[in-house]
Amino acid sequence: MSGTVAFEQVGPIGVICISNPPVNAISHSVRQGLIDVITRAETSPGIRALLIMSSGEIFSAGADIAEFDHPQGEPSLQQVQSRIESLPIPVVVAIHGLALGGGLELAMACHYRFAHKNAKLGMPEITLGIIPGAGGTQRLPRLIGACAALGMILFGTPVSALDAKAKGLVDEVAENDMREAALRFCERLLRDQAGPRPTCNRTLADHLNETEIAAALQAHARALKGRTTQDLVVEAIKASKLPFGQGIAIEAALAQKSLASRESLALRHVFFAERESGKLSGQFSAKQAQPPALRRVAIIGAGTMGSGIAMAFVDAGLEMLINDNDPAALTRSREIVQSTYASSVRRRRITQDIADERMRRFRSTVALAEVTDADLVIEAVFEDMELKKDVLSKLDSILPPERLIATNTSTLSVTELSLATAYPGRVLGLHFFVPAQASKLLEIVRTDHTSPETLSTAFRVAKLLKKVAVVSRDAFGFIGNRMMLDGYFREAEQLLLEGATPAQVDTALENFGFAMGPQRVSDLGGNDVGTKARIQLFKRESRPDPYFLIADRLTEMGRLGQKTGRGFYRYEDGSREALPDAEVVDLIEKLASERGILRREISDQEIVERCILSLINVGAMVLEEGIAARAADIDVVWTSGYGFPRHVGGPMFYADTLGLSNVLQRIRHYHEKLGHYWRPVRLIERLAAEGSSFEQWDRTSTSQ
Ligand code: 3H9
Repeated sequence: MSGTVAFEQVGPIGVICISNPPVNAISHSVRQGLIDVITRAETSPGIRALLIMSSGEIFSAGADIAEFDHPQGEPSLQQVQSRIESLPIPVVVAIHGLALGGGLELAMACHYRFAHKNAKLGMPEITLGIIPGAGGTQRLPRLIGACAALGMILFGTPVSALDAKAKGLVDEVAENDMREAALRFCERLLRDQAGPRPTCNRTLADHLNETEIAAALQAHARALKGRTTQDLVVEAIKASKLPFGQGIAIEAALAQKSLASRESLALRHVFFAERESGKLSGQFSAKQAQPPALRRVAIIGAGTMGSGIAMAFVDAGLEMLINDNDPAALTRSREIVQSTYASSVRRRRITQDIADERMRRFRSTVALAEVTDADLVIEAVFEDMELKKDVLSKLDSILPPERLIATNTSTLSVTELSLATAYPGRVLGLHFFVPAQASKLLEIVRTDHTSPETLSTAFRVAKLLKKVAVVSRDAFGFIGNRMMLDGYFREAEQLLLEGATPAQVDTALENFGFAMGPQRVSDLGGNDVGTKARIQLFKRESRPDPYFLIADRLTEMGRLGQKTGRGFYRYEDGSREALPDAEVVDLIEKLASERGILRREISDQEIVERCILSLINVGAMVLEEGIAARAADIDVVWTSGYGFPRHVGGPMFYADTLGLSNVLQRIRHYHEKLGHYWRPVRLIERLAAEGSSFEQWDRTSTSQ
């Protein structure tokens, strides 16, 4: 008998409980356990109904994704479902927390569905590049209609229990004690002599037509740009109009196809990489770090970044105090936050009550001494070494030594800042991205002094804020900006000088899958912001001849980007549409001729290849220098913070899919053509010579 599924008899009801922490994934042991207890229930006298539930926080996160790389052992989830569907007694499922993917597919094979009012039900398979392959594309249309099923599967986001009931996915919603209510529901079925009700026998209420398909694909076009899984989803749902057995066979073939796709391999890589990057590794994992409680947070500096960070903590339910010695800055910050919440209320993202409650937790003070009871203090004052050192040393003198102090610097040395305190072990960098309350990535910057407890608390901060955490060693630009400046953006500028236009570079990279091309990103963030950051950063380390000629010249000319209506592009009043500007092309031509660069036609393919290869080469350097601990961490940084297409898996995963010897050969080609900065990184040379990959490098280096 499997240890992950328990069975108990309560009067005429056999209660089956799945218990497979942490998320009740439907692994092989659960599937076997379900078959075993069903067999046992069939032979237990007096059992007239079955109730399937789960222990823990959620019903189930779906099939066990870790099993996807190997052939699925029997019994398959489909076999378990057929067994349930064909039982002669009613089978009820009681859902609490979340029922996702295979978890919901298991539930859909039960005869009746009962859910707690706080439960959510969804089919997120598309986010992993696969189609719901355990009957999801055949049973969901039979329960809620083919068109609604298509929308739900393409969207991937779960719906509430009440929505699910309105759609016909759930029969009844429980208000309070789930188990008791579900048992009462089973008893009622028995009293009413309600028998089994296999979903596979239901007839389909509607069929998909081409107009509905086009509309559904259009509604999710942005999220699915460059993707292919959606086409397989459509094909599978179309098959739901066939007899169930035929539809299921088509679904199984399409599911196999999706599972083997590059897109799915890449998305699954990112899924696990994001979870791995948020854990202590190497020397730190050996130590048992016990992070202190985290209830109150203080932010120093009420500028845009400080206010955004403050909002992130308020949204996460913490007590927050923002400090600035300028009362006007505090007033402005409060106004910004208030207007952000007002807009969320208008868009019905939160209620007025929630906005009011959040504003009550958004407290401010001009007195630094008031932050002493904060469990964590984050400084977000101007990027000025002396100013930041002063703030940190003051904080150090008023906070007990076990409290954590973080700096939000994106350019300065965190090590140098930490040495302004008596306890550098409690100092680290928390590099938030703009807008801090909404961005997904949090770079955690550790120095050689940062203690395991401090790091461990930082991970908890990320979890609380629902952000993806990646640890970077303290170094020029950390992981993301180093690769952006020394690799990606640098190459994009070089391509402009050699003959490409901003629109050509941006479009080529957007077609590759980037959310936004580099020049459009610069115009959005502000060319002046980029120039200032680079000046600060280049003070940290001496760099070769400045290579952001164009961006810096645009800043000098007051072409700051969208905010001034002119940057790499021009913008009509009130519009964000980037329009080509002849003045910029003239400027680029002039700068190129000053440098003796002969301009030529450049293909989109060359643009993409050079930008991505330079990203990979600098990424390898970041790895070799120990700034990132794993190649997968770099992928997480780029997919969650810099718009690299998730379905391509991140730059290092992409390099592996190209094959490192091919990567090396192309880098050597550009090295010969373009000079020293294309020198291949030794790590790539070594891995290519060994026939190895970044993935293998990660495996061997983390197992040491
Ligand atoms: C599917 O069902 C296919 C079927 O249609 C067809 C089958 C034939 N499997 O995220 P967390 C692990 S596809 C294995 O940190 P949270 C995760 O790796 C599946 N492991 O917690 C982590 O492990 P560790 C469709 C899984 O509270 C731990 O659980 N389902 C799975 O922030 C905690 O995870 C999905 O796409 C899994 N399915 O978020 C849902 N799920 O501690 C994917 C999680 O060793 N999961 N783990 O690092 C999620 O979205 C989130 O994990 C969830 C919890 C919201 C559930």
